[in-house]
Amino acid sequence: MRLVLVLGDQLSLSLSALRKADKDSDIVVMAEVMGEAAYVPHHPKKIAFIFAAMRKFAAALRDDGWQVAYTTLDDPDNTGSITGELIRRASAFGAAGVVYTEPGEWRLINALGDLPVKSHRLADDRFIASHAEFDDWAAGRKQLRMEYFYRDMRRKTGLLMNGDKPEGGKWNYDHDNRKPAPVGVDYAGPLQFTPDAVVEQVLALVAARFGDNFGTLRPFWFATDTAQARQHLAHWIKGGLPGFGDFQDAMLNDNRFLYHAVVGLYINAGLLDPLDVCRAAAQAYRDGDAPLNAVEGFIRQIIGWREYVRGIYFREGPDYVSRNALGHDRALPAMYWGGATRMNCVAKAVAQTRDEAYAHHIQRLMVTGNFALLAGIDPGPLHEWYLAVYADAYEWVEAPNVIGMSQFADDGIIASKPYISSGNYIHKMSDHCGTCAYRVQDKTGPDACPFNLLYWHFLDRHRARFAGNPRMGNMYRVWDKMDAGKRQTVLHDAGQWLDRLDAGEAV
Ligand code: FAD
Ligand code: DLZ
Ligand code: SF4
Repeated sequence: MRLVLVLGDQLSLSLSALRKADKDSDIVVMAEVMGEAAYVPHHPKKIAFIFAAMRKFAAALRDDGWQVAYTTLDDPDNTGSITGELIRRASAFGAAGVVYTEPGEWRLINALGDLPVKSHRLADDRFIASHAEFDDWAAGRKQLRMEYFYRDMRRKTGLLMNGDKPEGGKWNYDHDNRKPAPVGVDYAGPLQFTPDAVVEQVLALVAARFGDNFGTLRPFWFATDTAQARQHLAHWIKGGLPGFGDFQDAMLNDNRFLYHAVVGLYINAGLLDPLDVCRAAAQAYRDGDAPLNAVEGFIRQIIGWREYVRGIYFREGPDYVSRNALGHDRALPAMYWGGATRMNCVAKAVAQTRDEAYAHHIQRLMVTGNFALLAGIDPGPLHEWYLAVYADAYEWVEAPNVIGMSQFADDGIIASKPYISSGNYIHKMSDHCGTCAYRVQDKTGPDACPFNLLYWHFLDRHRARFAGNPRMGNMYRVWDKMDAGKRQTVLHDAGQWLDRLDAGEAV
């Protein structure tokens, strides 16, 4: 008899550890533990989502004939860690060993590697590319550009392919996907589920134990099992997918989800299979219910970006999260935890994060991420913030996005240039600037948009590193052509603004 570990983000009946196990003799171990719930101060909605989905998954396994040893957080015998629970259960059941699927964080991989019980680790094959396939693709390449990896994944899956040719003749329709914010959004947003008895029990537990964490717990409307997640997906494919491509990068004061799928949390926890999700989107295209730019864009995010960042995380190893190529060391400002700020775009992204444990890609990349990069925030605490506050965040997917894509802290493994922009980009893609205390058109002075000031401050202080980057030459030429006095004023105003930030003012 062996134990079969199922972690909170491994809630898939097709999990390799379950496939390998014997339903008649082996025992599934699942555990709500403080070690996982508190290693960063996770958003209460994220904890509630994971615990509720774990409890329902355990019930589904039992219905399916499995014996499940489930530890709730308030169980008096709870040892507080995954390894502690495995050791306790192994001793109680006299287990010969433990079978588990590779976790998505080095922290837990290393802890399980040290288990004083015979254990067998299996690959997590809920992904399209294995580690070996990604490493083979990466080997010998100077630049690991996602686009080429993505094409291989299209060929491998056959998604949107006509033989060996991409559907419509082009691999990538991103050029059609950068429209500014629409006036009206004709999609009602994600399907919302009323908490049932299991979810209510978990909500009470989370309110009592994690009520002081950043983030509001109620209203809680996430799907918490595969059937609900599939319902949500079908609802989005019908109403949201057609507009997804066009307005993927847009942001609105009064619409938090626009046409986004809000499926990351369900796929990452194992409730939805990534390939099934992509096939459903491809079917909508074939049925004439969604345009190619939307469907290709969506599929690219999942079989391209999602697989690619996972490959990078495992290829780069455990020290990836502590990289800091630009030497940024500013403390994470209180505004990330809901402290006051006059910057409307940041306030909106953080408020939505607090309420929903969700922000869409451009809010994460071009608002909170862009600001942190321009202001020189230490990427370590920033990475922990992103890991804590989003319901879809696990280190394998969060860290490459934050450390690599957003902060350039990996020195350009993922991004060929830093994702920085002045206020102009946010102005173009959103309605945030119209109701902001700052003026996006001001480049200097007391009301100047801080993104405008800090943009030049960033380029100036990192000149030695970036001036030679062919994709950044234009930026430096514009800066160098600026009147010397004006350059001085910009840097002076930026420095003063940063001093006020450091002093804890509500800037
Ligand atoms: P949609 O916009 O509808 O996209 C569909 C799906 O594509 C997503 O659900 C996701 O599975 C996948 N996807 C899209 N972009 C990426 C990407 N860059 N990397 C991996 N998968 C992607 N995604 C996470 O799943 N977890 C994270 O912790 C996370 N942290 C991020 C941090 C930063 C700084 C940035 C810039 C991006 C991060 N992303 C993360 C990627 C992306 O922002 C989210 O996947 C997306 O916002 C989730 O919302 P959605 O399901 O509505 O996605
Ligand atoms: C994120 C999370 C949380 C909050 N709690 C638990 C838990 O109590 N038990 C569990 O098995 N998993 C939890 N998880 C998910 C794990 O942290 C996740 O499996 C690892 O981070 C690896 O991706
Ligand atoms: Fe953000 Fe600047 Fe626009 Fe204000 S003016 S919302 S700070 S980009």
